[in-house]
Amino acid sequence: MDLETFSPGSGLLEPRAALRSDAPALDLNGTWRFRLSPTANVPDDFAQPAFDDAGWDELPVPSHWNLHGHGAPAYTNVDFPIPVDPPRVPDENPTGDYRRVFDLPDGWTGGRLRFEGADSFARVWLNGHELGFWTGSRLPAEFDAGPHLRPGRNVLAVRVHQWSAASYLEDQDMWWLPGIFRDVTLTRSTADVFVRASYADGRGTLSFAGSGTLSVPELGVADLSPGAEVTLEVEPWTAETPRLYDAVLTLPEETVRLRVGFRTISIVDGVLLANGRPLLFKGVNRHEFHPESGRTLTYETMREDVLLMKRHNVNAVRTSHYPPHPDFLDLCDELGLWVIDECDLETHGFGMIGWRGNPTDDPRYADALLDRMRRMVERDKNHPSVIMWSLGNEAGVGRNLAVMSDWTRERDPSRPIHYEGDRSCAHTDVYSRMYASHAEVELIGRGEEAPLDDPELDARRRGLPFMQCEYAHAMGNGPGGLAEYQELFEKYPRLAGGFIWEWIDHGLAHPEHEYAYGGDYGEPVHDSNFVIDGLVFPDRTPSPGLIDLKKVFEPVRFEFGDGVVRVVNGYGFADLSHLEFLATVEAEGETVAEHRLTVPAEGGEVKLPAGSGPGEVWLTVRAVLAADQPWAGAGHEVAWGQALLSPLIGEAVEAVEAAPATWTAGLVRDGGEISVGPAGDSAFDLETGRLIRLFGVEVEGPRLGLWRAPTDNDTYGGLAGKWRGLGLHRLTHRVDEVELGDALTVRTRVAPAATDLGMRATYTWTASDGGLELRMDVEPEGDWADPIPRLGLDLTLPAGAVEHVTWFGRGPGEAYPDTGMAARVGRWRASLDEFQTPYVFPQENGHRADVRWADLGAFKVRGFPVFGLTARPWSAFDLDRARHRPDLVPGGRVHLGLDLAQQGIGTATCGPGALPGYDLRAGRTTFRLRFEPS
Ligand code: IPT
Repeated sequence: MDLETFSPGSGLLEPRAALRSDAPALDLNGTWRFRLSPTANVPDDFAQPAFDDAGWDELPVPSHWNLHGHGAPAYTNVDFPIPVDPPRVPDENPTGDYRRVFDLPDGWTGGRLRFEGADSFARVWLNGHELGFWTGSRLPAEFDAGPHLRPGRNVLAVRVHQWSAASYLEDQDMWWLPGIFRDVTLTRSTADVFVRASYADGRGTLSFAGSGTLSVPELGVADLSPGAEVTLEVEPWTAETPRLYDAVLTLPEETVRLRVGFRTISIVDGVLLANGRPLLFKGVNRHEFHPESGRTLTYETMREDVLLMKRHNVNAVRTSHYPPHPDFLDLCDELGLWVIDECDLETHGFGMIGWRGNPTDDPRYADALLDRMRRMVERDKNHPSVIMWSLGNEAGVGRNLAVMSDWTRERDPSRPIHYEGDRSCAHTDVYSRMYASHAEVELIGRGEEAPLDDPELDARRRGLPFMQCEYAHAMGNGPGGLAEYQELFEKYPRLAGGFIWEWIDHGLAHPEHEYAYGGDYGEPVHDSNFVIDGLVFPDRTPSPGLIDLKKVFEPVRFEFGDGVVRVVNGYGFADLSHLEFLATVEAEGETVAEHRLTVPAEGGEVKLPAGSGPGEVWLTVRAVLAADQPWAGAGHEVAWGQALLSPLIGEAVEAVEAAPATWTAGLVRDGGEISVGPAGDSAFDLETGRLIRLFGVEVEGPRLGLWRAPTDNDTYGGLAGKWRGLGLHRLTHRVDEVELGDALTVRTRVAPAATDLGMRATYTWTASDGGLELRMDVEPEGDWADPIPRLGLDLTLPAGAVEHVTWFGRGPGEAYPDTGMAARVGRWRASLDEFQTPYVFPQENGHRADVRWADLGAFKVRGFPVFGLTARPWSAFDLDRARHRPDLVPGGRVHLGLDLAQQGIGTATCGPGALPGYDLRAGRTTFRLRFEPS
C-alpha cells in the first residue's frame, strides 16, 4: 500500500516560504463531512463529487478526530504504540475520510491547495481527480489545483491514515493525534522569496533571492532586484529589541508583505554570537498544545504562549520537536524570541530495540528525511527569529543526518545547524546535550570534557559552543537546580545557555479526571504522567517552576552592599533605559517607605534609602517597565532583589534565642489533663503527653513527621522507592515517658516496622505569656543511609479551623531548598485553597519557606527563627494516593506541616537529583516553635 511507501509524497509542488500575499485565497477551514474507518482498506469512491455523504458526521477542520469523539487519544513517550516493523503498519489503522464542498468565486483561475498540517499520511482529490499524497505531519503541502478547479461547485476529498511508513519518523514524546489539524486554503499565491538581512557594526545588508522587486520604504530601499545588495544604517533585530522593517515584494500577479529583521548569527572562538555579541539562551522547549484541541491552536493561544514567555524573562524557544504553526514564528519575530526551528523528525522508539533499523540510517528513508528538512527550511527561511535549524530530536545517528545537514548548509549558510542525538557533532555547528548534570556542564564550560574516540572530531567539537537543548525537567514539583545551572551558563563563554523541558503540561481536558494523561484512555502501552512536565499547567496557569524561572532568568541583577546597590545590566543587547527602579521599605511586612531610584542606563552603583521600623526591615528593589511594551504593560516587574536592613541577621537570631528565657512556667495538672492558661483552653493528656486542645481548638499532634507525598522527581529518581521500602509513610510512635515539672517533657521513639532504624523525639513544652513553646529534640538511631523526605511536625485540626493563612516569611508561592527563588520575604495571605499548588499529578506541594510567624486563624505559630509551613484540607497520605486533581477531596481535618527541613527537589525525572547540599540527612537536631492565640 502507498501508505507503506518510503516516499514522502507525490504530486507536490516545490516547497516555498510561508508568506502574506494579497493574492486571492479561500479559507477552507470550517465544518467538513467526516467518516472514520477502523482500517485503511476502504473504497475511495467517496472522492467522487457525486458521492452521497449524507450519512457522515461533521468534523471541524482543523482538528484531531480523536478529540471529537472518533476514537481516543493515546500517549507514549519513547515506545511506539505499534510494532516496530518499518515501513509496515498494523491493519488497525484509523482512517479518516474528509469531504468539503466549496464554491469558486467568479473569475478565479488557477490556484494551489495548501495544507499546513495533517497527521500522518494524507491523500487528496479535487473533483474526483487525485492530486497526490503527502507525509510530514507538521509541514505544509501544496498541490496545483488549477487543472481540476471548476466554476461554481467544487468537491475536495482527503483521506488521512493515522499510521504510515512516516509514523516511524514521528515518535515525539506526545499524544498520538491524527487528522487535518492545521489550516487548509486554496490560494492563488505562487510567490517565493528568500530575504537575507544581516547586521554588523551598525549597518545592515539586504538582498533577496527569487523574482520581482523588493522595497523597504522606511529605509528608502526601492525596487531592489534579486541578487542585488544594499548596505545601510539600520537598527538590528534581537529578541530583546525585535526591530522589524516592513518590506514589500512586488510581483506581476501579487504583492507580498514581509517584515525584515537585520541580524547575524555567528560562532567565533567557540562562542555563539548574535550581531557580534554573546548570545545566551534563556529558553524553553515548546510543544503545541491545548487541553481541548491538542495540537490545533488558535492565533490567540499562540500569542498567549509568546506573551507568557516574554513576561517570564524567557528569551528563546526550541520548537520541540517539529516546526510550529507558521503564525507562531511571526509572533516570535514581532515580540522577540530567539528560535531553534526543529525538523519534524524523531525515531526514538528504535532506541528501545538497540537502534536496529533506525530510519536515520536507512537509505530508503533518505528522501523522506531530506524532504522534511527542505520543507521546514523553505517555509521558515525569512524569519529573523529563526536563528538555528535543528535536524530533529532523538533520532539516533546515521547517514541521513549528513544528507539533511549538507543540503541545509548549502541552502542557508547563515544559520548554524543543531542536532543533539549525535554526540560526535559531525553534522552540527553547536555541541548540544540534554540533561547533563551541573558538574558535566561545568567541565564542558571549561573545555575539559571527556574526549571523543576520534581525535579529529574531538578537536572540532572542543571548538564548538555548548548548549543544553533540554535541561531542568519541569515535571510536577520543580525543577530544582535552576539557579546553579544559570550560574554556570553565565560564567563560561562557551556555554550558550539552554532550554527547559518543557513549556506546557499536555493534560487533555477530561470529564472525570479534569486532565488526562497516559493510560486514562485505556491505552495498552503508555507512559503515564510523563506528558505532564511543563512550566505551565494545561490551562496555561504558570506553575511555581515558571515563576522561579522568571527570577533565575532576570536580565537585571541587584548586588547589595553597605548602603548601596549595584544594578547590573544582564541584557545581551538592550540597556536599562526602558526600566524604572522602585524601592520599598517594609517593616515586618508592612510598607513604611517607597522611593524611586535613579539608575544609569548602563547600570551602576546607587545609594540606598535607609529604613527602620519594628521587627525585620526589608528593602525590596524592583525593576519594572517604564512604559507599555508590546508584550507587557508599564509597571510589569522584570527583576527584583531584597536586602535586610535591620536587624542584621545574627542579631535577629540572637533576639529570638533570648526570648524564651523571660518566660515562666504555667502548666497545671488538672484531673487526667495538664491544662494551660487561665481558662484551660489548651491541654495535654496526662498519660500520653499529647496535646489535645490548643487555644480552644481540638488538635491531634503535633508529632514528628518524616513523610511527604513523593514528588515526580522523588519517584522517578528512585528516592521515593527507598522511602517506602523503609516504611517512612507508616511510622509508629511510642511514648516512653511523660514528665511534668516546670516543663512537660514527653520522650518518644518514632520508627517504621520491620527495621531497627528509628528516631528518638523528645518534646519539651513550656508555657508563658499566654503562649506555649515546644522544643523537639530529635536523635536518629541506626544507619540512615539515604536522605529523608522531610523533618517536621504533623498537626491536625478540625475542618474549618483554618480558612486563611497570613504569614510573614517567604512567599507568596511555594519554596523548597532548591526551588522558590521567586519567593521573597513579606507578609502574605492566602486561603486554604490558594495554599495548594494544583499539580495535575498530585504530589508534595505548597510548602512556604522561612516563615517567621503564621496566623492560621485558630492560633499563631512562631519559628525560632523560621519554619516551613504546609496547610491542607487533606493529608500527605491522601496526596500520595491521589492520581488526578479530583481525587483530592477535603476531609474532616486540616493538616498542618510545621517543618524544620525538606529534602531538595532536583530534576531526577530527567537529569540530576537534588545537588548534595540540598539533601536532607537524618541527624541530631533541635526544632523550636511557639504557639500563641491568634
Ligand atoms: C527527552 C526527549 O527529547 C523529550 O522529548 C522528552 O521526551 C523528555 O526526554 C522527557 O520528558 S529524551 C530522554 C531520553 C532524556
